[in-house]
Formats: sequence, structure tokens, C-alpha cells
Amino acid sequence: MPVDLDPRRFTLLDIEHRDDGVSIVVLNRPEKRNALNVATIDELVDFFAAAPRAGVRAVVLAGAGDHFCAGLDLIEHHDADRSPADFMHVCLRWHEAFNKMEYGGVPVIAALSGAVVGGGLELASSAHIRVMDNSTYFALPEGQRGLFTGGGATIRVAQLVGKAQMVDMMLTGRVHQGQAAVDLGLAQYIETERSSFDKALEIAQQAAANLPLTNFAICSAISHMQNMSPFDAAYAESVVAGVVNTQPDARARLAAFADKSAPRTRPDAP
Ligand code: 1HE
Repeated sequence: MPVDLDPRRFTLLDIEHRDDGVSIVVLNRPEKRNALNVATIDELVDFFAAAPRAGVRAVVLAGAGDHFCAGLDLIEHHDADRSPADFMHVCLRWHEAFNKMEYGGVPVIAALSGAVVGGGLELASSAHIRVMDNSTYFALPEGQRGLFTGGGATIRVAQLVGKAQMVDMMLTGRVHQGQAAVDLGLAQYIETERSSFDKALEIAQQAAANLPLTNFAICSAISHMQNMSPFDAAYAESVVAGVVNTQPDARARLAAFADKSAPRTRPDAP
């Protein structure tokens, strides 16, 4: 692993690079319910800026302790007594971190437990796949705290649940959990027998087995294309497919399909 992702460089993120190419990234301030202070956002920017160039094949993002993330560090924010410009720059840094996650091309699987609230939900919604378990709950308590979202919820949470549901979450502080949260679009998987971490790791390992260039397209191009007109997205899709679908590394997989040694795409396939 290149030196710039040496886990020892990080103090607020606990990082493990596994031999299978999956990196485990854990928000490591459980005593503060993993609230996002400026220094943690800096480390997220550092990690996700370097990950695509460092050979990381997939990431599991989790929180230490009982809660994934309690959102903005409200104590730091209170003590800093920021100006509007100061806080705008805080938010721009959050966007830098979260955009690097969403558009970086490396699959990020969020293992969600306990509170996924406020900025914690903004962080989770920047991942490509969200896995919850029986402990997980989602909320946007900014409305009750006299605040507003600043880390991309108006874009990503609204895309996941729709505008009306997001407005409801913010006006009323409504909490979503269980299967209803999956049905709403907040998570793609719910684990009832084991932890969200176990399932997230399994998904990350599956994703890591794909070709990196293919994953790059899945975890970057799809997001970019949502920002384009359908006309331009179709053009961009053709260009991306031109590059990805002719990559030399794909030839062995195509040959395996042709000689019938590759698994078929069926509901009962392993
Ligand atoms: C914190 C934070 C935080 C906990 N900032 N320090 N987010 C919120 O409104 C969620 C605020 N947090 C909570 O509602 C609760 O802490 C939890 C439900 C997440 C967990 O409850 P609990 O009973 O396990 O813990 P606790 O006793 O409330 O907190 C334990 C410690 O964590 C305590 O610190 P201590 O030094 O007194 O022990 C808390 O102060 C600390 N802590 N949450 C700072 N958020 C870019 S804009 C984004 C807008 C937002 O994200 S608004 C934030 C929404």
C-alpha cells in the first residue's frame, strides 16, 4: 500500500488495508458518537482523494461504538462561533470529502449502526451502498437544532427518499428505522441476524472482485450522468462503455462466458 494511505497517518480514522483489496475505514471518536469535526473531515478528504490511485478496490465505512455518526460536531460549532463565511468553508470541505467518495470510482459500502443522523446521514448517502441492521436509525434533526443541512443532504438524501420525505424528516424530526427505512430508500440492505458490518464486508469483497476499471465506471460515471441531460448522458455512457467494454482485462471473462466456464446469471447462481 502506498505510503500516502499508511494507516499511521490517520488519527481520527481507524484504517485497515486487507489483502483482498478491501480497506476498512472506521470513524474513531465513539466517545463523541463519531461527530464530524473539522479534523475528521480533513482525514476523509485525504483518504478518499488518494484511494482511487492507491489500489484500494473497495471500502467499508463504519463507525466505532454503537453509533455510525451523530453528524456535525455541534460542540466544536458552538465553541467556534463561526461567521457565515467560516461555515460556508466548513461545508465546502464536507462537499470535497463526500464528492471524492461518490465520484472517486472506488466502491464505498457504508456499514450503518445506531444513529445515522444529520451530517451522518449526509456522509452515509455519499456511499454507493448502505447496509443497516436492527440498531440503525436515520434522522435529520437539524430542523430541531435551529440548523440546516450543509453536507449535501438537499442533493443526496432528497435523491434517495424524495423531496417530500426529506422535508418531513426536517420539519418533524421523524426517525426512520427497520424495513420501512429500506422501503423508503435510505438503505439497500437490512441485516436482522448479524451486524451491518458483516454484510457490508461481504458486499465489499464481491465488489472488489470486479475489474477496477469497471468499478470506476459504476462508482463515478453513473453519478456524473445523473447530473447531465439524458442526451449528453447517452453520449457519455457510450464513451465510457467504449473504454471499459474493450479493456484487455475483460477478455478472459468474456472467453470464460464463451467456453461456458463462467457462472450464468440466474436467480440460483452461486
Ligand atoms: C456530540 C454530538 C454531536 C454526541 N456533536 N458532540 N446531529 C444531532 O443533532 C445528533 C446529536 N447527538 C445525539 O442526539 C445523541 O448524542 C446520540 C443520539 C447520537 C447518541 O446519544 P447518547 O445518549 O448515546 O450520547 P450523548 O450522551 O448524547 O453524547 C455522548 C457524547 O457525545 C457527549 O459528549 P460528552 O463530552 O458530554 O461525553 C456529547 O456531547 C457527544 N456528542 N453527538 C458533538 N453531534 C454540515 S451541516 C450538518 C448539520 C448537522 O449534522 S446537525 C447535527 C445533527
